[in-house]
Amino acid sequence: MKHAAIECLSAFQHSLSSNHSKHLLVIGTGIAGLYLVGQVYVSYKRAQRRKKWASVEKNMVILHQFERGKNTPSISPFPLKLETYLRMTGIPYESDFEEPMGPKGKSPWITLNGDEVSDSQLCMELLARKFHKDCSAHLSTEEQAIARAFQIMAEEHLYWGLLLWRWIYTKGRTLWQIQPNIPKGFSLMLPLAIKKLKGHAYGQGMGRHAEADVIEMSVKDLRAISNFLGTKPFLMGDKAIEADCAVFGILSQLLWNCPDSPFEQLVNGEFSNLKSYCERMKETFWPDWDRCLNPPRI
Ligand SMILES: N[C@@H](CCC(=O)N[C@@H](CS)C(=O)NCC(=O)O)C(=O)O
Repeated sequence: MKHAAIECLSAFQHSLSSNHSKHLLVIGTGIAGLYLVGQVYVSYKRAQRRKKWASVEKNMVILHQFERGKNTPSISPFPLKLETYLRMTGIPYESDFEEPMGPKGKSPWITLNGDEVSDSQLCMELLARKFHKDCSAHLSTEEQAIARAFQIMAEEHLYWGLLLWRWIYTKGRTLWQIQPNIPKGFSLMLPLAIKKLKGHAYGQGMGRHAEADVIEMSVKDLRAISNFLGTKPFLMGDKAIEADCAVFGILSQLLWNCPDSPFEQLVNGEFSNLKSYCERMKETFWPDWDRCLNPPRI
């Protein structure tokens, strides 16, 4: 055994001394060097961005999100939710589109006075405390509980119907209809993105069901929201609250960013009060909606 190991080692030493191995070593060192230089550059750019964000006035929120969409200011529900909230509360903010993914590997996130906070909901709750904003204060605890239940249904259940439709059932094909400036090489990366998101949906559970079942579950969510909304202007009555930002974030995607989907058909038909609701949220909090599209519509 010992003898065999010594033989193996000497064979390895011999192979290292061969020309072929030397070439491999040079190539390997070159790649490692390039990688290192790349990493230094990325860290430098990262530090530069943070320096820029630190130079904004005190209490100015930097909202990190994906680039503007063709039909909606964001093709992602959670950034749209958070931006709608900032508008609803009048908290001053600026958007950053250079670093959309936050420390938790998701979008959106914010920088506030040098602190980095991830997750749309955690951001909203922090901002509500800091800026003394409570858009639901007029509601009873029972009403607040109902609003929360609808929000969670939209974000934690219906959202997966949207994700599966956009990324798995239609294989990301609609992205070119809703997002401008998609890099040329993106189609090569698409299968990887799809695989990752498929894994997420499988982990959550919705991704284990047949497509028809997922669509049916999503339709039931839509019906519940539509029935509850009825003829009210907003989810809980005449005044829009935090949960409206979340519900709008999802519904706006189904209405404007799911071309030729069953969702688009339903919100334009059987659940048309959801379309009116989206239009109302847009008119109330996004008077500059068209200018926030890419390309701008006016
Ligand atoms: N609970 C999070 C969800 C954020 C989220 O899922 N963002 C999506 C875009 S809408 C994302 O970053 N996805 C990338 C990924 O999961 O890798 C929040 O409210 O911010």
